[in-house]
Amino acid sequence: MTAPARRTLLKALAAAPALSALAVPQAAAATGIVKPLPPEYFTLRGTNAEARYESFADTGPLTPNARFFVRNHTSTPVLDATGWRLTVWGDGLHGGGPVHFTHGQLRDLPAVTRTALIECAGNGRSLYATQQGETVTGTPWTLGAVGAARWRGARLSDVLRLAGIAGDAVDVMPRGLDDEYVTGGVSLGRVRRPLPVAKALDDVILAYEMNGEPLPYDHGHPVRLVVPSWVGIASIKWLGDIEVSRAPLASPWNTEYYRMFGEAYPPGGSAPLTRQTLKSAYELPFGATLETGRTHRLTGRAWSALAPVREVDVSVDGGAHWRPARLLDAPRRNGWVRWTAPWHPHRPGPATLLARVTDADGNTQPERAVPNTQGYLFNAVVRHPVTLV
Ligand SMILES: Nc1nc2c(c(=O)[nH]1)N[C@H]1C(S)=C(S)[C@@H](COP(=O)(O)O)O[C@H]1N2
Ligand SMILES: [Mo]
Repeated sequence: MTAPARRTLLKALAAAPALSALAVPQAAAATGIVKPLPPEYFTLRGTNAEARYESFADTGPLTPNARFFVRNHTSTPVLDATGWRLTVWGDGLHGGGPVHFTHGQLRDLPAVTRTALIECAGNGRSLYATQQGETVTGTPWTLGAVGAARWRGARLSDVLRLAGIAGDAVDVMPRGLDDEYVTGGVSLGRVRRPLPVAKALDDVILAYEMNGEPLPYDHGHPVRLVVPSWVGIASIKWLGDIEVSRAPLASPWNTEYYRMFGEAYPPGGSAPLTRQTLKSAYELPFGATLETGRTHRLTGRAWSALAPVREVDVSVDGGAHWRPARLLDAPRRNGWVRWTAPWHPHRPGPATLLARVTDADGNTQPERAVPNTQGYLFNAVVRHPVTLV
């Protein structure tokens, strides 16, 4: 390389940091997500933003709204509460005709506040490949497609009863106001997924607040469903209408997607997914470097959609020895528990950290998750590589 050419290249390299700083807001705009997505808190994945799981270390039991992952099939619609209406319709209403609710009418119903995790069915999906060598389709989330919030809103059961739900209704189908989802050149229509009446009348809320703030645009403003303990897709955002039916309902989100397909499952796939599973993971980047000769306070969190957390065990030698971690939160249904374990490593080199949660019903994480083609419900013990120096 000639001296002037080299100087030009060096100049270009010197200019690079400024260019990459500019590139951040542009990349965020391309996602269709409204809120800022600083790279220290988010990894962009197409129309979605994954929270950096390790960054949860400086958050409490609730995930701040600005730090909550976003999973959008298309893009965030910016809707106004004023003109918003919820339409409840279908042959499962005794009155027959559609019933409308304004935002004000919803707010006039008794309000309930509930803490619940929202976790995408595909959270941990990329670990099927990195840990188990399996090829699966879908957004390659690591562990940050999950968050916990305190949701406030009306009970879905109150709304369905006011609308006149019939005693023999079996399914309801909430549908979002975001754009139709087009994949492979075919529109699947607007995002919607049937919910059995038994769950709909149990603990589901029509949320208009998240962590004490009006529901943010990206999380479903003005109103979203929150379906505690179920896979994230059940919690329909930007809710526009709910069909109530005396016959079972179907949509691509309970037939093609959000079922388990693969060798371990029947040819038509499993039943539609309902509950999420259980997980535990260190709040530490993969491949983190840690110093030997001093005590580290390892931290993480653990959760189970099946029952409250009972115990978390950790291993710092790839699973040869295990010891209990100390739980920092009181285990509750639909919440996660922060945990900590001290570690004083001596020998430099690679190490594998493991954590394994067991819940009050005795569910625990296996060494290997049973694979399914779309990589849902990863539940295996996460193998967390670190380097000791
Ligand atoms: N209308 C609508 N609702 C939706 C979605 C969507 O794209 N459109 N994504 C679903 C999926 S797959 C998940 S995991 C959760 C994510 O909620 P969040 O973006 O508030 O974290 O919303 C669900 N509700
Ligand atoms: Mo999801």
